[in-house]
Amino acid sequence: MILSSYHRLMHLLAFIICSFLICAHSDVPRPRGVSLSKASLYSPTKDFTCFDGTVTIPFSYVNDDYCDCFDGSDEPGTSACLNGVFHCTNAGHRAQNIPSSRVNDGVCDCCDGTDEYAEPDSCPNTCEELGREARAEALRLSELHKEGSQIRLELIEKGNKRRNEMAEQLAQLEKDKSEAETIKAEKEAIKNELEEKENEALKVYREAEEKEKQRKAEEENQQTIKDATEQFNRFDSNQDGQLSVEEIKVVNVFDKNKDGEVDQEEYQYFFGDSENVNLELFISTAWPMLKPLLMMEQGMFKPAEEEHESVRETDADDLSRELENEDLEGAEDENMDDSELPLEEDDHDLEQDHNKGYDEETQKLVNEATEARRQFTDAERAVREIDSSIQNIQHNLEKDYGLQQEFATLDGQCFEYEDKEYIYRLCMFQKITQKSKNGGSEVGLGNWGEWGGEENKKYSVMKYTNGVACWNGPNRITTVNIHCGLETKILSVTEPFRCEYKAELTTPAACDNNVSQAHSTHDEL
Ligand code: MAN
Repeated sequence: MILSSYHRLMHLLAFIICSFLICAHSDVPRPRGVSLSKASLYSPTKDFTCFDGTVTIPFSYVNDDYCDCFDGSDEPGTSACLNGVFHCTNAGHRAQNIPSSRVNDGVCDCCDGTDEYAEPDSCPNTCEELGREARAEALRLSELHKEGSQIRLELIEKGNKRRNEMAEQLAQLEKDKSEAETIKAEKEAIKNELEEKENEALKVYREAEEKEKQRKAEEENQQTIKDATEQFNRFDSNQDGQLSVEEIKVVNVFDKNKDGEVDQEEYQYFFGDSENVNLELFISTAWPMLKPLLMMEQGMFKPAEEEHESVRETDADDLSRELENEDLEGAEDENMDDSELPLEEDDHDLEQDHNKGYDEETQKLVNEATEARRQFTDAERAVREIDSSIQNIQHNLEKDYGLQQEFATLDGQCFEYEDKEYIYRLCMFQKITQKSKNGGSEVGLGNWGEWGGEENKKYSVMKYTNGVACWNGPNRITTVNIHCGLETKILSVTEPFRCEYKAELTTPAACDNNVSQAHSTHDEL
């Protein structure tokens, strides 16, 4: 009871002294390596209970260089417990907690040198000097944040304005879209109606065209039969309606390898295993192979070809040609003779032909349908364009530009950084690239992914992911650490691991006057 009152009295004394004087709390009696906040847990008048509550030991076991507690709490001032924590007060600077394994290991960890008490002279106390520097740095940062915050306020204002504008644009675009969709539906209805009429009118032309196609195919077929029969009769020297091996032997064209005779293999090439070949078999099997060979053997085929031409010319007078000339060419083309007709005209799709041989009424319907199609395509494009603008804006509106939109105006702004080898280009909220100074193309180091800072520092790290794949490795990624600065600029870009890049960027958007610039993990002094 008396000792406990003494303890409290000591606390009170320390409080009173420290309230009026700058002093080290180390004046409060506590075992070595114990912080002020934990001092009451180590009462010399009581047994000590490990922090995890598992073991209670006599107080004399505390810091006896033997580890009794699983959590290391009985040896805060020695390296006996692997998981112990040593607290250094570091009066004049920032208090620190270090693993107790570092106590008396020959390395100065605490600026007050208390972690190396076995050799007190080995670690001089540098806390005053470090503290001074740290305070100066904190002051500099605090001034920087103060100044930067003014710019940040402007950024917030612009950012909010930009967001509002985007929201307004989006609302307008939604309206435009519904109007554009109405127009599209109207245009589609008109187009369908006119196309129906056009189709109806073109039916007759399509049928004529189909007929003409069939007629041509039939004509070609007849020609083939005619040509083939002619040649067949030529080869069939005994005119018995069959081609025999003997008859073939004397015909040059079957001598494929030109060795002066037609052997069994060459015969088989044209006629297969049939010994006697009648006209029908000749036409279906041998003729398709023979025809090109005959064409090459000039003099043999040419007369026949010429003959075909004359046949065609005669045919040109037939009904369908008349149809083409009279019905399809229309009144204005009537003076044109066949030779003036562009050759490819025959192959044109009737539907796409304007002013080509339709009667006036049909042509009018085709023109109207064509115009309706054009208007529908335009209306369709208009909807598509509005849609893509909507998607763009929505995509931007979904982006996280900070709690107060302070990063919004940076979206799309690009900043460059050059080192010896590369030029890096960061386009905020878009992507980061790397270009070698020796030429070559740009390499994507990542596309905007997400904010990646921890807990309440979310907006201190930007992650750009899914860049160009690293050779034999994963896709490149870049982490951008954001710091307060009066200008937005890149301070450095490094590649700590292959294809994993790290950039340091300053920007007024990250300045915050309300946050203390002294370390937030400020330990007690
Ligand atoms: C390029 C650059 C480097 C990267 C290598 C990996 O040279 O993108 O940054 O380390 O590719 O192969």
